[in-house]
Amino acid sequence: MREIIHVQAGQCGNQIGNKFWETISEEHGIDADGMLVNDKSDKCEDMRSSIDVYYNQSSSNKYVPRAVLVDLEPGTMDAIQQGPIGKMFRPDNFVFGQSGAGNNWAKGHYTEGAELCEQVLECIRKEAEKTDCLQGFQLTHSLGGGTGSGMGTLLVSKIKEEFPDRMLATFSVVPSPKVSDTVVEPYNATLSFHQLVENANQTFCIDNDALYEICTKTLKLKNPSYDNLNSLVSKVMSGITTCFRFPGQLNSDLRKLAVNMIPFPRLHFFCVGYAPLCSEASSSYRNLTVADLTAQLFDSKNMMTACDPRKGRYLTAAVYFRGKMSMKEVDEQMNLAQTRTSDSFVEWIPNNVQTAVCNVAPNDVEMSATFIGNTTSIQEIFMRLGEQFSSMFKRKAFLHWYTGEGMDEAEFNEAEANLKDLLSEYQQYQDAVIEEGGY
Ligand SMILES: Nc1nc2c(ncn2[C@@H]2O[C@H](COP(=O)(O)OP(=O)(O)OP(=O)(O)O)[C@@H](O)[C@H]2O)c(=O)[nH]1
Ligand SMILES: [Mg+2]
Repeated sequence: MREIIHVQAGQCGNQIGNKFWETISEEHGIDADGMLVNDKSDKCEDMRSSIDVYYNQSSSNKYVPRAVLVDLEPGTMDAIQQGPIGKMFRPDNFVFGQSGAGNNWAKGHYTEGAELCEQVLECIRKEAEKTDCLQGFQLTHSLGGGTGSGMGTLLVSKIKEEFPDRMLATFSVVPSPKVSDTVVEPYNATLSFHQLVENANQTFCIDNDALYEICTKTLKLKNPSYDNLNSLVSKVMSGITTCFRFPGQLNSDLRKLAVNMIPFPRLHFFCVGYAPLCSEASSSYRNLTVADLTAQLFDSKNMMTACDPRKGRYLTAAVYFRGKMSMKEVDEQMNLAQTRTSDSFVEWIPNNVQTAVCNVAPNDVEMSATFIGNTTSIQEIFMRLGEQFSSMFKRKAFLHWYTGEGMDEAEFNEAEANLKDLLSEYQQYQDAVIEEGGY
C-alpha cells in the first residue's frame, strides 16, 4: 500500500484537518470509533479498497488515522479530543505545548516550535514504521499565525531532511484581512512561502479571501464562521484526495499528481476549486448535470484561491468528477470548456488538462467536481501579500517581535526577494509562446 502520513499544525491546521478526517471517514464508511460501518452496497468495494492510504488498521480492527496533531497551545486540540471524532485519533499522536506562538512566526520556527519539534518527529517516525511503502506526507496549516505557519514550515524542512525521497504536500490557508485582523499575517505568510518554495513538493493554496467571498456571495451567509469556511475546505480536500483514496489510474498518488502538474519545480502552488456551490435556499431547485458542474468549475467564483484564471494562463490543470455519470458526457463537456477557454491554456504544453471520473460521490450531493490548476494568475496572491509585507517592512514595523526571538532581518529580505522572483517566473511563462519553426 502507498500510505500518506497527515500532520496538522496550529489552530487552523487542526480545525481543517479535523473536518477533513470527519469527511473522508464518512466517505469510507468508518464511524467515530474507527469501526467499519456494515454496508452491503456495491459501492462498498470501492470505498474500502484504498483505505490503508490514510488509515492504519489496529489489531482490534479499528481504523486509526495516520495523523499527527500539533499545536503550541492545548485549546484547539482539547476541543478535537472532546469532539465527535476525537476518539479516532491515537492519543499518543497529540503533541502540544502550553504557551502558543502568539502570531509570531519566529516563535513557531525558531524558539517554542523548535523545542517541540523533536517530539513531533518522533511521532512521525513511529507512524512511518507502520507503513509498507510510504508515499509521503501532507500538512494542513495556516500561513498567517505563528504555529501552523512557523512551526509547520519547520516540520516541512525537517521531514524533507529525514525523508528526502518521499513526497510532501501542504494544504496552506492564505490569510485575508476580510477574515482576520492580525496585522503581522503578511510577514508570517511571506516567510512561510519562502520555505514552501524550497521544501514542499506541492502546495494547495486555500485562500481565506476566496472562501469568505464564496460564503457571502454564493452561499449568501451574512457573517461566515470558521465552520462555514472549513466546510468548503473539507469539500475541496476530499475532492483533491479522491484519486489517492479510490481506485483509478490518473494521479493515483502524490508523485503522479506532481509529475503531471508541475512543469518547473518552484512553480508548485495550485489554485483549487469545487462545484457545486450554491446557497441552501436554492439547492432544492437545482438539477445537477455534468454541463453545470463543468461550467461552474471553470468560473473564477468557484475558485478557493483568490485569483482570476482568465487574467493568467494555465500551465496544467486536473479535473476530478465524482458520482454516477457518463464518461462520454464528461469528455464532451471538458472539450467544450477547453475550446471556450483555449486562450487560458499555454499552448506549449500539449494535453495539459487531465480528467478523472470516480464513481463514488461525496456524502452530500449526487455528483461533484474538483479543480486543481497550476495557473500563472496565482501571482495575484503573491502580489497581494507582497504589497502588505513591503509597506510594513519598509519602516521595519513590528520587526522587533521577530528579531527578539533571535531572527535575523536578512531572512525578511531574502523572503521578500524570493517571492518577487517567483512572481517574475510566473510572468515569464505567462508570456512565453511557441517558437516559430519549432522542434
Ligand atoms: N479557514 C480557516 N482559517 C482559520 C481558521 N482558524 C484560523 N484561521 C486563520 O489562520 C490565521 C491564524 O492562524 P492560526 O492557525 O489561528 O494560528 P496558529 O497556527 O494556531 O498559531 P498561533 O496561535 O499564533 O500560535 C488567520 O489568518 C486566521 O484567519 C479556521 O478554522 N479556518
Ligand atoms: Mg493558535
